[in-house]
Amino acid sequence: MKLHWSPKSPFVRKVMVAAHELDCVAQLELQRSVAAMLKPNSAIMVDNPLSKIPTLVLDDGTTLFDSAVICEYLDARFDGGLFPTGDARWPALRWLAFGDGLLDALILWRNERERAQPLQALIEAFVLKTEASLAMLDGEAEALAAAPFGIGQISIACALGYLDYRFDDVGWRAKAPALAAWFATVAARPSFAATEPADG
Ligand SMILES: N[C@@H](CCC(=O)N[C@@H](CS)C(=O)NCC(=O)O)C(=O)O
Repeated sequence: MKLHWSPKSPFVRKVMVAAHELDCVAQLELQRSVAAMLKPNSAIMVDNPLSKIPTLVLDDGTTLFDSAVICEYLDARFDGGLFPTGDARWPALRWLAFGDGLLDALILWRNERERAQPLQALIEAFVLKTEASLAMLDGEAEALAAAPFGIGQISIACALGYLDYRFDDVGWRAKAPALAAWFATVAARPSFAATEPADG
């Protein structure tokens, strides 16, 4: 299987963390692919017209995106259990959506603040949403720790890892100390240690 991959992308990181947890990294051929909102990449677009990573290409040519779908595919194929069934499924899917939504906002925020003249109202909206998300997640730290480790925790932790990587100035740990304590336990997992974001 070929994965359009980058060491910087938090959405790719979700897939790689899942692959480590499922012990199937060796099955993935990583293709370094540069995805940028302002520069659609024709090499990615052959497999995903949205020009986004991660995109997975199966050996029979079938393409899969986005990161949630790829994670669920790997989980099903490698018999994982990262996507719980029964009552535990809904909080897990909610955390999955929450982490992904926070990442979407952070990526748009980063794009906006790098423009020559950022729209201040938009920046303020991203700050507000990020702070509200951190406050809510801080109140859920105990539940994140108590629930079986899976896709929900992976998504939230990848969003927090992206804050560390690109938004050092936010100082999120001081705003969400219980969440920070939980994150430290997740960051210590081999799957997270092996997928630290890197430039280059
Ligand atoms: N919902 C998608 C989001 C993926 C995404 O936004 N990836 C970024 C890189 S971190 C990207 O490909 N951006 C290029 C673009 O938006 O054109 C997922 O979960 O995979």
